[in-house]
Amino acid sequence: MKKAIPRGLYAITAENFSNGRNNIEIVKELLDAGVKILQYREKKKTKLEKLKQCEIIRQLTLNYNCFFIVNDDIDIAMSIYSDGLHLGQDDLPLLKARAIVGQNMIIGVSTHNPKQANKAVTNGADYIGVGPIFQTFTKENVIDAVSLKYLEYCVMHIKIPKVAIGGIKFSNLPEVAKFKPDNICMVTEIVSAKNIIETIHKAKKIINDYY
Ligand code: TZP
Ligand code: MG
Repeated sequence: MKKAIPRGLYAITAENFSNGRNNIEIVKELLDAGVKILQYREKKKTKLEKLKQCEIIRQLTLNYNCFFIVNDDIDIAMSIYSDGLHLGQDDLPLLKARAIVGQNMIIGVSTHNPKQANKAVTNGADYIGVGPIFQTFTKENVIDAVSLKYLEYCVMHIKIPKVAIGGIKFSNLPEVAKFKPDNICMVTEIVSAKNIIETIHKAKKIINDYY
């Protein structure tokens, strides 16, 4: 059985932006702060390094009842029994991934325009990423910002859960939250924070005010 995807703040790892702390240290703080959905995203490590971190994070997320999604690596996702897999537009196509992982794993797909969003729905995605809403420097080779207009389109027309992402900071969080996407992701704003627990509490409070 597929688990329901928790709503609210969606956390993503980014060790290069974590001010010298490693992903495990960051994840422990995220979990202590009550994060209920977490994606492991790491572009600069070997497969083995990623697998080792994911094994530890899988155990931690089970202990804290946190939903765990692996970015890109279907083999790592399967071998650690993550709850989900996240795919970009240039990754393994959704239908191919579904044939490999079976029906119980959640699959999320990054989308940047209505055509991609509708295709993800047709092909059975469990949620879509909607972004980058604003300009971001966290992701390499990222496309231009899609703006709040695309988020508005998705909220109105796309019936599966939507994760707003890209350039979201405390300064623009209310503008995003007012569209009530199922989830909101701030990457650097959270992992680079000195006090992650306080930062998460502050973000959750703002998001919850709009839900
Ligand atoms: N996908 C679209 S934008 C992005 C990803 C992984 C990075 C968002 O990072 P930030 O720091 O919240 O702008
Ligand atoms: Mg990818």
